[in-house]
Amino acid sequence: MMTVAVLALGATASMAQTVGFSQIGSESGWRAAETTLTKQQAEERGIDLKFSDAQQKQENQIAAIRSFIAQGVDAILLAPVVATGWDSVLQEAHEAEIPVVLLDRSVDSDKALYLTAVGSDLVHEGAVAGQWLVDTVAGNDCRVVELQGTTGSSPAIDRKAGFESAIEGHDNIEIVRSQTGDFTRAQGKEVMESFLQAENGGKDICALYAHNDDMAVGAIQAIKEAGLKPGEDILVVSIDAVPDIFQAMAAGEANATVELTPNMAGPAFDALKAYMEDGAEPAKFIQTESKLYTQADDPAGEYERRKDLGY
Ligand code: GYE
Repeated sequence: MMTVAVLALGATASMAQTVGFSQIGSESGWRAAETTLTKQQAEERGIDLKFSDAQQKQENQIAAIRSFIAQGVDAILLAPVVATGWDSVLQEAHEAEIPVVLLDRSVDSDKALYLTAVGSDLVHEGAVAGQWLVDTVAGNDCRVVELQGTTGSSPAIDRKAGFESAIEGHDNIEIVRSQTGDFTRAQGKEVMESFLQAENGGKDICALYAHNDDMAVGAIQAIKEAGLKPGEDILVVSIDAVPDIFQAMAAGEANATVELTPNMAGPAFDALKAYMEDGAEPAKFIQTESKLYTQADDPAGEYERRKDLGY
């Protein structure tokens, strides 16, 4: 047994052995699954993963990256909480010749400062959600409330822009309220309560667009407590495709979601391996898929299927 283990390690000697991962936190079910899968993927590849949870704070992420650099890690994975403010620390990693791979969110820094970024087309996701609403309301008037993700994060900025582009020119659809729920279930519920209050107890709301499923799940609870039927009185469309939203869809309480894979680390480690072992420069953006699911797509089955996917 010992010999086998040593041989297996020897076979990947030039691959990154120690990788630092600066994770945002655990704001959503999707994020928790990404953490689980990153740890799993590292273990399967014999990588020593140094995990740091920033509890939503960019300053904690910057401190973690500096500590990874000081420890001399072979590579760094970074899920950046917000899009701005990374130039200096990325420059420091660059000077230390430690490749950085961005996971699931983007930064506005010079692309030369990181090796590659693994993630979805966040604008497209918003557009898919918006197009679903355009098709579903089919020309009828629809007043929309929007729960935004974390202020200043690329998914909040891009998912808003994508949705707006899809409803542009459809004068029957109007976003009447839009506020951040910070990607959490608790704030999704709280902000939805204020939307309901401000909109005639919810009777003036036709649809909710939430930048992630967790906020939608919180909002669904608020809608029920207000005596309305989510999924019928108020349409619900969101993004991520976590198990709980499929449960809500199966119960008729949510209408549509756009899938985001929580396995960003698999493609990230593949790119790092090719780069470190063969000098292969990866593309600057490794794009994951964005698939729309509705109540017609066997939500109960999708719920079951997702139990084995790290959630
Ligand atoms: O959709 C949300 C999470 O950064 C794209 O972050 C990701 C988002 C994801 O907390 O649930």
